[in-house]
Amino acid sequence: MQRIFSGIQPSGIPTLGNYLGAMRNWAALQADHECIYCVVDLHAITQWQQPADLMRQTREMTASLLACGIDPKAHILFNQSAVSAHARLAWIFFSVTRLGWLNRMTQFKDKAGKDRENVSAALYVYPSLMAADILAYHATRVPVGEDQRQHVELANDIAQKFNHDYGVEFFPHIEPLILGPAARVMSLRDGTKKMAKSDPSDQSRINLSDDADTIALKIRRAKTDPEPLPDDMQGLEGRPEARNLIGIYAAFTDTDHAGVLRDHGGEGFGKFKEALTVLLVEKLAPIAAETKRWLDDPASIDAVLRDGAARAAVLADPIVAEAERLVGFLSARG
Ligand code: AQP
Repeated sequence: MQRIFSGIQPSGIPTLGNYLGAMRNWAALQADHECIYCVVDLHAITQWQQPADLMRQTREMTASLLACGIDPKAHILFNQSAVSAHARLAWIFFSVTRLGWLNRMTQFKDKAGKDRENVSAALYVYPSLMAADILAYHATRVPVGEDQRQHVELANDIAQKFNHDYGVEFFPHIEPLILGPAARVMSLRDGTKKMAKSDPSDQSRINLSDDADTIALKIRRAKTDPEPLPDDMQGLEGRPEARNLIGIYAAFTDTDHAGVLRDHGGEGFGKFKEALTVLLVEKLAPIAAETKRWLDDPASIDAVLRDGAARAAVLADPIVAEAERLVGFLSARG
C-alpha cells in the first residue's frame, strides 16, 4: 500500500480552497492508502502567530480535519512540532538545498511580496522543511493543491541530491496528487489570486466555519462579470472569476467545468450563484457542525494529537536516524 503524507498550516480557519484542494481528497484517499496527516505548526510560525492563537488554531484545524472524515485510528493525525524528526531532517536538508532552488519558489515571492528583507529566514527555507516532512516517512504520494506542485518538485530535487551526495538510494521519488476541478480555488474578490486563510479580507474566502447566511452573502458579493455563463470552455477564456465559481460547483457535483457549462450555459450569474449557495450550504453545514462538536471537547482533540504523534515518531525516528548516520553524525543513541 502506498504511504501518503500531507500537511496543513494552523494559520487560520481552513477555507474552501484548503477543503477542495486538500482536505476532501485526504479523506477519500484513506480507503486505499496508509495516510499520515499533519497540522504543520512549524510551518505556521514562518509568519507571525500570536502564541495563544496558534494553540487555538491547532485545535481548530485538527477538529476540522476530523470533521472532514480523517480517521485518526486507522491512519495518523498529529501536530508537527510534537515529532522532532521533522526538524532534525530539515536541518540536514537545509544543507542539501541550493539557494538557487529556493530563489525560484513562487510561493515565497507571493508571501514575501515587497517586504522581502523583513520576512523570516524560515519562510525562505519552508520548502526544505516540507521535503523533510514527507521524506521522514519515506512517503511516496502527497495530496496537495496546485499551489504546492513546485514545492513537491523541489522535495524530489533535495531527495535526489541527498542520494547522489551520499551515494545511496535512500529517499524515494515523490508524486504529487493534485486532484479535481478545484485544485486551485481563487479569491472571491479577485479571480487571479489564490483563496487563502490568511488573506486580510474575509470576503475573499469561504471559511469552513461560515454559517448559511454568511456563505450566501459572500457568494452574492463574489466578483463576476456582466456576461451570462458561456456554453463552452472557450467562453471562459479571460474570465477568471467565472472559471473559479464554475470550478467550485463542478467539484461539489463530481463533474468538470465542461459538465457544469452543459447544464448551466446561458444562465445569468444571479441564478447560478443561488444554485452554488444551496450546494455549498448543503455540503459545508455538516462539517461546521461536526467541527463544533469536537471543539466542545478539546481534551479529546489533544488525545488524538498525542496518540498520532507517538505513532508518527515510531515511523519517522528510524528513517531520520539512518539519514543522520549516512551524513556521518556520531549518534549518542548507538
Ligand atoms: N486556494 C486553494 N485552492 C486549492 N488548494 C489550496 N490549498 C491552499 N489554498 C488552496 C491547499 O491546502 C493545503 C494546505 O495548505 P497550507 O495551509 O499548508 O498552506 P497554503 O497553501 O499557504 O494555504 P493558505 O490557505 O493559503 O494558507 P495561508 O494563507 O496561511 O498561507 C495545501 O495542500 C494547499 O495546496
